[in-house]
Amino acid sequence: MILDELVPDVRDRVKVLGPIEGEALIARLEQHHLDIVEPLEHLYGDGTDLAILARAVVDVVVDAALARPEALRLLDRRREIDHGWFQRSRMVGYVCYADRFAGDLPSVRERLDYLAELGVTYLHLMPLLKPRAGPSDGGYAVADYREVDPRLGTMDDLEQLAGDLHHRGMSMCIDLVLNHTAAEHPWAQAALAGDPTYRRFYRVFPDRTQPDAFERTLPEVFPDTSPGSFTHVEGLGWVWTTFESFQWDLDWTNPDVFAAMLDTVLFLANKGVDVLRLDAAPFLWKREGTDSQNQTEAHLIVQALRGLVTVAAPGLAFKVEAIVAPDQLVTYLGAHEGYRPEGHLAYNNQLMVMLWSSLASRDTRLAAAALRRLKSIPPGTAWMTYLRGHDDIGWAVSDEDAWSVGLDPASHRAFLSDFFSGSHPGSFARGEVFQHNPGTGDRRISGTAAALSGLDAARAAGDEEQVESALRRLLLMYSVVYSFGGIPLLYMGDELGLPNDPHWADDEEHRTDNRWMHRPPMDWDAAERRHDATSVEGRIFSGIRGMATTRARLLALRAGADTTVLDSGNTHVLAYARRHERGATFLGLANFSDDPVEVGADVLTEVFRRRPVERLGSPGVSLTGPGVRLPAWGWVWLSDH
Ligand code: OTU
Repeated sequence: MILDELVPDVRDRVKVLGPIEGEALIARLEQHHLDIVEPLEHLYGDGTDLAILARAVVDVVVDAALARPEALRLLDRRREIDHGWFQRSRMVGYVCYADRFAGDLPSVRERLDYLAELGVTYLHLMPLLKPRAGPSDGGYAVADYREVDPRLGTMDDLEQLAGDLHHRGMSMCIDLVLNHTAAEHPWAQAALAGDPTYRRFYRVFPDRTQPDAFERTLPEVFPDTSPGSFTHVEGLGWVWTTFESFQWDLDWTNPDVFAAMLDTVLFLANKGVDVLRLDAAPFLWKREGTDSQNQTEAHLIVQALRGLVTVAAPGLAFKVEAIVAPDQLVTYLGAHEGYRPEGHLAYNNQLMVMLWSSLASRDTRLAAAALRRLKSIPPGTAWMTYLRGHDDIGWAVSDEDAWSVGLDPASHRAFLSDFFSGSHPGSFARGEVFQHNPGTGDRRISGTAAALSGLDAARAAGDEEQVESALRRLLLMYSVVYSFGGIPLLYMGDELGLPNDPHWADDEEHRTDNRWMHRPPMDWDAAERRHDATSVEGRIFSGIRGMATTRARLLALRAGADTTVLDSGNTHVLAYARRHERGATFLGLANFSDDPVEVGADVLTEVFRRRPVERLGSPGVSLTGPGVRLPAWGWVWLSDH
């Protein structure tokens, strides 16, 4: 087949790597033959000479392999042996903007002790490649993939940070925006200048005929600020812009786009990036008459990239960012009709939504039904579990799941928006609606975890009892995030209960995007109080740190095995169990009610043969009766011994 013919040539070129590494590369090329060729044939088989394309992409791969620094080749070697490196229960992620956390990349290096103290082993730095000047959708409008935002530092700084992290046994994740570039990116500028090669990098239409046809079935991502999916550009025509008008969608039907992005991925891999977050992956392929999301070809693109990247940089992992309907989530981890290596990691958006839903309704039935229906993920992959990120929360509650527990889906979604924007009577949450879409009734929600858990309101009211309740709620939610299975992500500031940023709209460029309310700058004064056990910060920080420490010791929390959601016998309590193949067993219980509850012994005997022990839990948990007594918003982690 196509790649086989290239092998002698490749073998010749990789000789300089020495016989052991050279042959290992050939083995990877052969091993991933199908993973590479099948998707490329499907994507580009019509109209492209596949032999030429194969040679071009394999050349890119070999160039990257030859340029790969020795320290990274060593990591590759380790990870080829220990391919479940990202599945360990010691994995704990921290998500932050370099500038908001520390100022710039060199200063991030000075804050690594802080992260180590929290038990963090994985650092996701929000978009840091050079964005366009002016509004840039938080850095998701990239003007140069090979340069760091000069306000944050240089590529050298990034490499040095990666080196420091590796030295501490930590890994680094950065974003790669695949779906679009900034209008200011040299490719877009060349297209604008009339260069036909780069004109074909984008989806440009001479008039409204096709845009109108597509828009009949296209949802709007930013209906408030950027309605429609096309932007008229003088001298070019109608350019596809799914997100903001300055974010031009790339045309992935063009194999040159594929090759250019492959090169970009490998360039970043060679700078020491361990995990690439593939932004907006569901949008890569458009098809008239559909919503142009989750198309088969979008998956094939990721699969082909993965196959090729593995040949040159086997230590790199893909985290696919697909915030989609629950049924679709697992496909981004390669769970199709058969298994196709795709993302190593993906966000468990369903868990996130269900945690907030349970908190608002004090009822876990919907969560149990929805989480039970999530399909198994392939053994070599892992979820990223999280409570908050830099984006808004969209209420991905499937109609089927809602009806199955007697809820009207539309009214439940409306209830959640009312609750978290604080307009529902008695709500403790202080979020805001993001991008209200009158057409669909969608109202997504912005706000920090603390604000949505009631801490902002309680502090504003000076109500100690309410503060106590909010802290319990926040820790309850994180207790599930840290134990549900996968890599937990801690969003910067949540460890201190940082409130919504009251100044978010002061910045001209942010004024129309209230997601900035939950992207506050780090409050290092608040962080100073983290060792004061009586302070709010001290309580949250030590609670979350404790979860990381305990988690690292629990074999059953290793990713790569499924989580079973059990019937807790109590509508307020989420019960979930995990088992490691060596037999280690775990049960998590989380009470979403403001009253204490008693969980019967049945759920314990369902999971454990002997009486389990408490590994970690909120104050007031009691195991002295036949079952488990949980206080209001109480939680507990139990294990076999
Ligand atoms: C992502 O989000 C980023 O996380 C956002 O911060 C960006 O604005 C956006 O891409 C554009 O680069 O629709 O409302 O299923 O949920 O890609 C945010 C994936 C988004 C989408 C996601 C997107």
